[in-house]
Amino acid sequence: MSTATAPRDVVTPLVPERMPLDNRRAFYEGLEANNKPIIFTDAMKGWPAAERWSFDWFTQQYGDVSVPVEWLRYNARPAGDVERVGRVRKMTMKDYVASLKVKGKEGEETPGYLIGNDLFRTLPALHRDVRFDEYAVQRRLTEQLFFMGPKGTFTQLHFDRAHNLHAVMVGRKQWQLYAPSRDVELKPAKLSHPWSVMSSHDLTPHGGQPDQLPAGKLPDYDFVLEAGEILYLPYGWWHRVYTVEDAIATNYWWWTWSMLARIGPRLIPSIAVSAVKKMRKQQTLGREFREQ
Ligand SMILES: O=C(O)CCC(=O)C(=O)O
Repeated sequence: MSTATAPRDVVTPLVPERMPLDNRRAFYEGLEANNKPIIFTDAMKGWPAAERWSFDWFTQQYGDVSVPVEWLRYNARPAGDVERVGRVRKMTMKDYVASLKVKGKEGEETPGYLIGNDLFRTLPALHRDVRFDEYAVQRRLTEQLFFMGPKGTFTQLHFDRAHNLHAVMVGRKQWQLYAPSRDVELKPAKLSHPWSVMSSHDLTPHGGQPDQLPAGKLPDYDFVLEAGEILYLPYGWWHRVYTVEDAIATNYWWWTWSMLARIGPRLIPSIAVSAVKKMRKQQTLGREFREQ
């Protein structure tokens, strides 16, 4: 008689605990100490973004605003570091949203990804639509990105040197998370950006395929984040993200002083350089917006 059992080292990935907003006290009291991902359900009550952000709303409100759209992939260079390959194109918001609605034929270029902090810099009023500061209480260093992308958009495996709240307003995204304790196994690529570290296993040309796990490594968590939910991802958790339904989302990264102390003084020069670049970019974007 055969008694087949699953191999002992195959562990089914988990889904983070889902916790409603009315448990907000837990966020204040324990989350940062907990160091585990959590999904907040019903967490955007009263946020203007939850009520009005939609593809049509962005077209109506900001149709003529020029936005940077990316077709980029992280690629392994022979020297062992990382380069971004592909292109970024400026489009008007209305053309970009229209491109999402056209379902292209096989082989045709897919719409790119509207990702980054540029939209918040160009349209600072958008900050008022989201209320992350209800959760990330203390006034600390923060940064916020905007994400609008079609089904099939894929972000390769990396971790960010910050705590993260990622809120999906429209659509759905699959998240695969790997614990910070797996750092060595996931082979951090040589530093390419002060705040994010890519896994060498998930870089093009050999990796970077959403349907192939990096080096076959199973994630610790694998789940879909639904519209209206916020994922809390503590510092250091590796993640790869696949958009399963056209999505609009935004996140909130924040740093505590103790984290900054841990990240270490070796990052200070690159932080200074990126701060100067950011200031220059903001000046250019402000100028472009005024000229539109
Ligand atoms: O949604 C994505 O494509 C990437 C999200 C992400 O990496 C983040 O919020 O840190």
